[in-house]
Amino acid sequence: MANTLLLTYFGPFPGVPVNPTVALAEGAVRALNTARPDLRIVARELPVSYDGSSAALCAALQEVQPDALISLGVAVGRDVVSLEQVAINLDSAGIEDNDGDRRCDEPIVPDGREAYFSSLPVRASYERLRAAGEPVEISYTAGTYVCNHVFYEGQRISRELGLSIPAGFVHVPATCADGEEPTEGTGMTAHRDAGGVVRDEQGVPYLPESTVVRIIAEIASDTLPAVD
Ligand code: PCA
Repeated sequence: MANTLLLTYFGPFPGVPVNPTVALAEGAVRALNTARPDLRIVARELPVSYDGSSAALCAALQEVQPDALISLGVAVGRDVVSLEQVAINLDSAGIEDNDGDRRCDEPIVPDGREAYFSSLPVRASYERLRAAGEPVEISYTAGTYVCNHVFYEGQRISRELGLSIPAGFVHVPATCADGEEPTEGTGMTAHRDAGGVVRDEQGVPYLPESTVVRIIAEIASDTLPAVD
């Protein structure tokens, strides 16, 4: 039976009117369907909501019963794709989630584990992609907003459901369509809590969409290697 990858992404949230992870997930599904026909890819949007994302992720994991979970989120202001290493048990951000929930120093799970490490092959993927000249890094903070929350919950809920699967998070920079210059005034705002990098100069760095799609597909392939 085909191995199944659950790929999650997010829609808009304050400061990000169009979330690039929607198009990136779609592109990664297409790329993987071609490159890895042995895999079944299920892409699901999660709400940018602390409580809502936990519920939606739990429902998706129960329904899909995946063999791996990769979650995508945008970190405006970063200039490379980040393989996140660690999720912490903390919700704390200056911006509200899409349900109007603003949290300050709240544990995701009271008395829960303080942190989880990614169980994706972070180091191996990073080394391989770097050697191929791809714009990637290992990141040691996924912020303290909904992305970190989903990363933490993916680890916790998959264990709770008895799914012993590789699970982790990839933060992407802002993207632009191939061959196009990023247009100014796209309304993208970097939030430090959301893993963003706030820069002094105007504008945020962008990567071409096709580059990021390729990297996501490679990480997925490293996570669920083909068996012959
Ligand atoms: N980025 C936010 C939440 C949704 C998204 O795409 C974050 O980094 O927390």
